[in-house]
Amino acid sequence: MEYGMLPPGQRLAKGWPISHYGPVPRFRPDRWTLQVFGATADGRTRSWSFDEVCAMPRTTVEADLHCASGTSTVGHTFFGVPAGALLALAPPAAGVSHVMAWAEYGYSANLRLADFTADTTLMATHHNHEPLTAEHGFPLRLVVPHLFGYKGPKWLRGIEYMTRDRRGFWEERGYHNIADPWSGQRHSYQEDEHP
Ligand SMILES: Nc1nc2c(c(=O)[nH]1)N[C@H]1C(S)=C(S)[C@@H](COP(=O)(O)O)O[C@H]1N2
Ligand SMILES: [Mo]
Repeated sequence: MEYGMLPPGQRLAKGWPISHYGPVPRFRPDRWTLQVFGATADGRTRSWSFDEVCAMPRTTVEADLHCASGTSTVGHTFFGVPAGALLALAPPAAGVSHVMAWAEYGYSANLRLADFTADTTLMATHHNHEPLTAEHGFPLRLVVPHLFGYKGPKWLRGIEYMTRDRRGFWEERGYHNIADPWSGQRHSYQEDEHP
């Protein structure tokens, strides 16, 4: 995956289109939390306010984004908490193999633990040095640049540690469970193909 290349079947979109299912949620700081739950090492749920999330270690990631419908956008600069850093703050139990990333209104995306802890996976608060806009996921958005866009919930609210895989929102609706754009993993029926 060289810089400037698009995955097979992808075309460059104009600007940064907005694409999601359902309405844009309103941010209510007094009620908002980011939770880590499920198979934590000590069995407890952890919860942080948005201010507390902003006090976590943050880094910058340069990313191109690929939507499974065939459009890509390139050259994004995201700033936020590396997803892997969350594991240090809320250690998972020994058998955790996957996570479910949960967003407002029940949107979800399942990820292999290794995809969640990848160097470029970020819980972003900022895009191109500005806070995210509401339409692009303010206040917090998971960015998983090496997978198709549906693996990156906007309006992120929770991470569930799982000891076995379970399909998320689009994965239950015919989209590929892994979603590697460089392998063209768009549809669930392709999961039977062994390249
Ligand atoms: N909460 C939520 N997050 C979501 C979605 C959604 O429907 N709901 N759609 C995903 C899909 S399919 C894509 S391609 C990207 C689009 O992000 P953008 O609107 O910032 O371009 O958001 C992802 N995150
Ligand atoms: Mo998408």
